[in-house]
Amino acid sequence: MAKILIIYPSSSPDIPGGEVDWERYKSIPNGPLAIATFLHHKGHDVKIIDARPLPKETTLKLVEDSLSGTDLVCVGANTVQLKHGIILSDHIKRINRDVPILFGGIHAIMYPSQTVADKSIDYVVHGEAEYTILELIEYLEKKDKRLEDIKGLAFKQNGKIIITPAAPGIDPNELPLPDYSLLEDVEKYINREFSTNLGKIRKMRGLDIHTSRGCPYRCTFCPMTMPEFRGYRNLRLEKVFELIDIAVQKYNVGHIWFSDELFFSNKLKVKRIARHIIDKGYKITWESNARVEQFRESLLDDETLRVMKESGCYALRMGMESGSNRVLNLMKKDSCVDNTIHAVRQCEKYGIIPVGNFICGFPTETKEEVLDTAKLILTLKEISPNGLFFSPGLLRPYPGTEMYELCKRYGGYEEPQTLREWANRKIDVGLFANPTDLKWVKYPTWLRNFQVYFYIITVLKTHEKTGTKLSPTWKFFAKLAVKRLYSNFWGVAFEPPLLIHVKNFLDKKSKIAEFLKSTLRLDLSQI
Ligand code: B12
Ligand code: SF4
Repeated sequence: MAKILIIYPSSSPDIPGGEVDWERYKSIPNGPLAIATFLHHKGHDVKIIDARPLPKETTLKLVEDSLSGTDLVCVGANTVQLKHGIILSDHIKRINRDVPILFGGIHAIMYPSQTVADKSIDYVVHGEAEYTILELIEYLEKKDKRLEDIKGLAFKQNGKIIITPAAPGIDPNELPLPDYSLLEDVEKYINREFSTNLGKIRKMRGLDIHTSRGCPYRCTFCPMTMPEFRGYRNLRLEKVFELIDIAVQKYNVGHIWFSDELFFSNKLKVKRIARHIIDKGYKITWESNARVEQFRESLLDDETLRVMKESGCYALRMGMESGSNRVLNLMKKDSCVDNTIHAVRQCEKYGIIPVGNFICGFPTETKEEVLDTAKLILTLKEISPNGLFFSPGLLRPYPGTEMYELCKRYGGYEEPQTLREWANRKIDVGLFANPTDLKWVKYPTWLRNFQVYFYIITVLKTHEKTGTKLSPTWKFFAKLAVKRLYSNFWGVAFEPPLLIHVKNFLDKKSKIAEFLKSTLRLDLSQI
């Protein structure tokens, strides 16, 4: 029996108290939990440290305390988690150079060679990790096989980097169901919130269930288009039912988030899951991801939506992305603006909250196309006042995607050459981060101003719908912004820099700032 430590780093290691927005976006660490469950099932002693909700110092101490007798440390890494992953790996190697460290997850899959070249990393799994890690543990325990024969592995040997052939995609039905009890304190993941467009917050006891692996679509900005994830594999329905039963009966949850990248793969799956919830008499709500073009006869037709609603379908999260068909085609989204409008209408008809994400800042995207997205969002808000439509976030070009290559071409973007360069690259620019970081955008100041204007407008619209009061200062700025949007007039754009200055001033905790805050009543926290 080997002792395995699995670490899931934070995406904001510079914040002392844990990951930004953790309280709002709590989630089960599905990847690490899948691996932990599998290894535990094979008789190994596993411990997961999920660093996302933990203060910085607590993680370091926990890692230190857990290290004694550990045979292998596994670190999970999305690109945004690399920085913390490296800090923790360096820390481990300082304590004990001999503990082997393995990296897995999306970034390691995209860059196995660069990742394993790092001085603190010994192994990389470049694919789904369960069987590869198991074989590596057997190798470390008995040394009765050759590392070269373990599929899906990268390692260093005599100063050379060896990458073995990819392991085949795993059928999730071969694996044990995720054992939530392997998480330190599952309750801390369960108490959650859902906030709607109208500013209402619903508290809920929720749990994530993953019912498939992979995605067959081809969106050019998405790492799921890599060959490692192409084959779509559903978990058998009996197993999905078992997971739902565990969530409701054992953990007493009132809400399930089906966190698959592609939940709706066929009508039968959806209807049978909905039927199971209804027949069992579970009084729960649920949400999942959906694609706007799935609201069609062969998949999310009226009958299916009706049963979904009856079973508690509460919200559907959709990547609506853009109000321009040309941009949707550029990202090979395989959907169009009419699909988006239809999807939102259907959600409204069945009392399901549509949640829409949008992106701006694509290479070649024009100002007019960005405005088309803004106008689409306002139209959707009219169709579905309860819907949650996020202001367009800036494109984050993730490596390994077609869009990343396009951004490089249009922006002369220099690709990091080492894992540490990646870790320090501001890849995950926030919603209102500075568009001048996006070298391929030819009008960054305009885009920045647009984001501020649009934010003010969306707050105005929300208040109009709820009938709640908005300060006269806000109304003044927002009405001006609406005028600008519809007349496409952006001259003398004094409001965004002014509001940014005001925000910076209000953020300083002085008496005058406090006084102004209460008089102006401007919530600029999102700017
Ligand atoms: C659900 C989900 C979320 C949830 C929950 C995430 C979580 N609990 O970890 C929420 C909404 C919170 C979320 C947040 C974010 N996410 Co997310 N998310 C997903 C999604 C759709 C599914 C992940 C999942 O649960 N899969 C189920 C498990 C079983 O499969 P798996 O992750 O593929 O795991 C296998 C292998 O990848 C590998 N592996 C995975 N983890 C580990 C860990 C170790 C130690 C090892 C050895 C191996 C390993 O082995 C696993 C088993 O075979 C993925 C898409 C995807 N499939 O990865 C995006 C994805 C991972 N997210 C992504 C992004 C960008 C984010 C955010 C940065 C978004 C944002 N801007 O805020 C944040 C960052 C959060 C963080 N701290 O990392 C990107 C990552 C891109 C990149 N290059 O890093 C992805 C790929 C989406 C995409 N299509 O672009 N996400
Ligand atoms: S964005 Fe969604 S639908 Fe498109 S490839 Fe990625 S996971 Fe699949």
